[in-house]
Amino acid sequence: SSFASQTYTARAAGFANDLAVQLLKLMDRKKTNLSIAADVTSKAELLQLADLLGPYICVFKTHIDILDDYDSSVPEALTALAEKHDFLIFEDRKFADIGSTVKAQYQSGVYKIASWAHITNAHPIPGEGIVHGLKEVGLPLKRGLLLLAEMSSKGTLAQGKYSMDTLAMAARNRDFVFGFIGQRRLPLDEPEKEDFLYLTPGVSMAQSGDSLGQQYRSPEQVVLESGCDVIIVGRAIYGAADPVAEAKKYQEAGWNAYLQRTRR
Ligand code: 5FU
Repeated sequence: SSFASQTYTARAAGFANDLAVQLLKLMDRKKTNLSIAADVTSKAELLQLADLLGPYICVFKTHIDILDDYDSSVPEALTALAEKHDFLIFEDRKFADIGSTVKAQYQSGVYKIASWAHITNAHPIPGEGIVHGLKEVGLPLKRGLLLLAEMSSKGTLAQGKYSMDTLAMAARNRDFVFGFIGQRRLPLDEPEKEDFLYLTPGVSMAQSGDSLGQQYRSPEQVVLESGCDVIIVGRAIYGAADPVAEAKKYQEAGWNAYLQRTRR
């Protein structure tokens, strides 16, 4: 598509959400379209990963509710590391309730996600109220939202018309929604009228899946063939003997695929 052949920086002008603009520019500045899925259960491990891998990533993705020893020092420390290494924090919360409930879940409770996560995401399943509820909390804080258009797992129900309706929902809320969790670029119109960012989990260069339905593709398949923008890599990096060496490999593979895609 026309947007996929442009540089991240060139695409920034087409986004209404400030955070998307920030992310696009940061990717070119740091030469990385790699996000680490830091699915570890202790705060020490989480912060160590953020500090070690920070130089190679654009987005640090968390599941904050899997920490056994969470306390409010965690988001504080993560925020400091995000500034030190120039990355954004994405809490992969996958909100899925009515607008009024998700608003409270985003703002309040133990984790107070809106107060520290630059990016979070939501399932479109409840209807557009979920976006409106999250927006009331997130927009004043200059946050951004991704909608789950597709999933990487085997047998996902998020496909076909559901995915296309998700795109339409995002297009009506471009001030807050700047992209998707998805497996391929899904243009609403041809030629595409509106640009969105696609962040893609299910990436590994070593495995094809796990025993619980996860399905993996390579950085080339994701970025070059499917037109996605950010590769999200979890176990393939933090589970390796040398996570830094592995992160460098994925950064390079993702970046080379992007360079090939944008070569004129
Ligand atoms: F929305 C999705 C999805 O469709 N697939 C995913 O795997 C999210 N994920 C997340 O990406 C999942 O919750 C993990 O945090 C991460 C993938 O981790 P892995 O270790 O690379 O399989």
